[in-house]
Amino acid sequence: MSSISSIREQQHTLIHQFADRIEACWQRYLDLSPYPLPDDLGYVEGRLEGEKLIIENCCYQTPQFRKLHLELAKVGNSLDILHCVMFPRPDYALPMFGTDLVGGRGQISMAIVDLSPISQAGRLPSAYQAALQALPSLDFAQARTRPAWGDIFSEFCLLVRPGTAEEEAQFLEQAAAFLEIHCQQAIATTPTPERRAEILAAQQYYCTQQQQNDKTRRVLEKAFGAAWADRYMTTVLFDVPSVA
Ligand code: BLA
Repeated sequence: MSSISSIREQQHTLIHQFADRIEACWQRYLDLSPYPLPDDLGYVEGRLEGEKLIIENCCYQTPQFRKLHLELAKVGNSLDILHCVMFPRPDYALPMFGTDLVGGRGQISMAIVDLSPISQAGRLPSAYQAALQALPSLDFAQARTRPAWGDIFSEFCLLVRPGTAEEEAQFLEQAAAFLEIHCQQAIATTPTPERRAEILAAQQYYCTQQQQNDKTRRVLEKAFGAAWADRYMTTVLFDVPSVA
């Protein structure tokens, strides 16, 4: 089940380390099986302003999760990206774990991690709240403001520009803690099929908001064109689960 990544070794250390931590945590807590991606979308190469854009996807499913998606991308030597979303099956009233790191030339410009609530009231389950509140509170010199579509994120969302190696390490530990809490909670959660419609609607809203991230869309459009970018954002990055 270990994935062989050819670009991880070339990426910013924080991205490389975080990708390793994500996979280790998944393997420790979850019962992973393969998740098939459309044939042409597992490994993708394009060109962006004369530089090569490489995307590598790694996907699993588990009893609790419809799709675990870890994506690493690289644009020449100027842009490194890690993107990860865990999509719960609609029978599980679990929050959305999402993280995105964007960096270039040695500096991570944006790092976000969140456990985003799926309840209409926008509250995380109390066990999550208690676990997250128990984590150390961090003070980054450069917080970043949420984009307009970011109303999906929780009060625990960490959205920063880590400025030093120490801040990078703090982000990594906090993000790994979010992920570990999530895996522990998920495997202890019993399904609630009666909440299916509500959960699907909330996941749908999450994806609709994420699809409005023009910064992601622009990178993909420039390398692959608008139609491809739209297909990728709606079928791979933020596909809305089917009602079946
Ligand atoms: C920002 N995402 C960005 C940025 C780029 C990308 C270039 C701007 C970085 C900056 O302003 O410093 C690009 N991200 C990508 C690309 C992919 C990607 C090309 O994942 C995939 C191929 N984004 C997510 C997830 C979250 C997320 C799961 O994919 C959150 C859980 C958030 N990305 C996110 C946010 C911003 C961002 C909040 C800042 C947006 C802004 O400031 O307008």
